[in-house]
Amino acid sequence: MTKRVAIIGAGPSGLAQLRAFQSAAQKGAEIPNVVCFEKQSDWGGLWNYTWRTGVDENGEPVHCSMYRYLWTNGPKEGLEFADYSFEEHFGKQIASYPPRAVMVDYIEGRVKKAGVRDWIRFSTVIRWVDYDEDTGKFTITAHDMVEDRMYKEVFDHVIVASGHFSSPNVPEYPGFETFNGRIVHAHDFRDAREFAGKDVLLVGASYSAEDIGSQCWKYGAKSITTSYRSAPMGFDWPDNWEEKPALVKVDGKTAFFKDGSTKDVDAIILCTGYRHYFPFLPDDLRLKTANRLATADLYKGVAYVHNPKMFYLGMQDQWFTFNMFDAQAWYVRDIIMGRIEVPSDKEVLLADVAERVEREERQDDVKYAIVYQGDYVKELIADTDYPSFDVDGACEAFFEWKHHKVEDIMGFRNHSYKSVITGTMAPAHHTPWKDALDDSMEAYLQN
Ligand code: FAD
Ligand code: NA7
Repeated sequence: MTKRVAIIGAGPSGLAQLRAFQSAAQKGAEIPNVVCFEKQSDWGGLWNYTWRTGVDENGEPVHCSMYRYLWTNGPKEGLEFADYSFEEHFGKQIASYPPRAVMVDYIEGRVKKAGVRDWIRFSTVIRWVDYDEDTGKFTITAHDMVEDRMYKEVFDHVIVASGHFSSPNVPEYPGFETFNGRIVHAHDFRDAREFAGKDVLLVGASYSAEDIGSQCWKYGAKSITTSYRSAPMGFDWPDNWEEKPALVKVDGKTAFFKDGSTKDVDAIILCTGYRHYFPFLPDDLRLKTANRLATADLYKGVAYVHNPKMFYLGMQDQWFTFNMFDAQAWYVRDIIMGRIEVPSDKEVLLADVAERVEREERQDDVKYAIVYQGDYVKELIADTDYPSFDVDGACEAFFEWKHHKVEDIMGFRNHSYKSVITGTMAPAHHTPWKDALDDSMEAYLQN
């Protein structure tokens, strides 16, 4: 009897899994029956932009954490699909930091070509997953939002690809209840123009604080203040951008910081990260991990050690993204298809996780982290037929990117890098990022 595989989520990770199975079928292999469940009405995951915040048209939590005018925050040369280059998709090489709409077009291009849209049940929320020790099978409970119908189906494997940058981590500070302005988490930030002419405080010192602050700056905020809990970002910020230590409280419109300084602000944007949140999983199947490179409890970063018939994709913190999801998806496919064996001894699986954790913790350095994740990608693709590519070259692009950010935080997106898939150098973009207010695909592709 044909095996049945459920994939939860049709973002970049879930789509990678569909493409992995389809590519095996294309090469003549007999593949399992694959069903992908996606709660949104379209694919693309976080990249599927919506103006909505809070709940969606069905009353479900909005998944999207992206915003208008978002351009990739790392070079596209670090994420390019090894089996579908930007040049193949656009018919030419394009500049290195595409806006979201350009990325969506690229993500879609590969799966449209693969013809896997029919494998996805859209507007279908997974409500629960159970595992039966006696039958060795999973029962999923799905909610078809279009027909408003709940149903159960049985699968041999479940692959969780529901992402982990959607459920916000929302701290509270004294005085928030009476703050005379807007308080919003990065997850609900949509349009920087809302903050034009305003004094904006961003709590957090990572990618969201940096990028949302930069967006607000670009679209005319009066001043940007970012507040760090551990360490400042330390870039050479524009004159109207200031980094402060931890926020202590607010009173009226005044924010108080740990060093005793204050700042009057009109709005507070909490860039305080996200939680791995799987409300559809029982205790024995639910991954509990921090946002780190070596996740807890995942053998080879994908197979759940407490039940290795269950897999998770893309649960790591991410330097590499699309190509890492691919590496994982091809690996998981080959486990399911019996081409790769997972050791039966749980101690071996736990030892694999412990080794990854220990190795990640050996050094606290950005270059080390990039190489660490690059090595992980190499490790997985060595065991499958995913096209091998120059992972070291992708790491080099990341090093250069980091360097360009230190040189000019508002200008790093003006640089270009060489594709590690086609070897072609990206053209310089026609307009410096800070002056390019139109983020449409038509505008971007005009070079
Ligand atoms: P997601 O994209 O989160 O997709 C998960 C999918 O699962 C969604 O479609 C969701 O609707 C679905 N789902 C969730 N729960 C259920 C359920 N119960 N039932 C059914 N379906 C469900 N990466 C880059 O490479 N470059 C960037 O520039 C970049 N910028 C980013 C900016 C922001 C603001 C954020 C938040 C992330 C950014 N990322 C970026 C990282 C991003 O995580 C990855 O690019 C990518 O989207 C992860 O893919 P995923 O499929 O693992 O998860
Ligand atoms: P990250 O990278 O997880 O960073 C979260 C930031 O928020 C980080 O600086 C944290 O400080 C800070 N934080 C977390 N909790 C608090 C509280 N309670 N108070 C103050 N500061 C806090 O999330 P991002 O949203 O920046 O990035 C996630 C993805 O989105 C990323 O991949 C990007 O591509 C886009 P810490 O350093 O832990 O002290």
